[in-house]
Amino acid sequence: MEARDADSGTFGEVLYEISSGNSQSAFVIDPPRTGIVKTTVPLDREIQDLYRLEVRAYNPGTRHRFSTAMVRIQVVDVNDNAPFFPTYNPLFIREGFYTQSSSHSFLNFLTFFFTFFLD
Ligand SMILES: [Ca+2]
Ligand SMILES: [Ca+2]
Repeated sequence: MEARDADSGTFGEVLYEISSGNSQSAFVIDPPRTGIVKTTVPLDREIQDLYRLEVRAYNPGTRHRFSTAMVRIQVVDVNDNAPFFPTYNPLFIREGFYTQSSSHSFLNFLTFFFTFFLD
């Protein structure tokens, strides 16, 4: 981030801070003169994929002279999760039953089975 100030000397110096939208304090501008937005923690798209930071530029010694800008940060996905099976309740199948090659037929049978025998 870079803001400009037409004043001279210290009146024209600019400091930066994140004034809102910094959930979990995931970002910081440090040192505040740089305007460089850094991450403080590894970002995880599966937890939060979008941040909207309000960054404020102000003169040292006073916060009366300031401007704000919105920074939109989109976290891009990477393949950091392996496939997993969720926990299922036990499935009871009557002995003598055999499955056919089509899983679709198997699911149809299960639907029939539970509808007929469990209702
Ligand atoms: Ca100024
Ligand atoms: Ca991912």
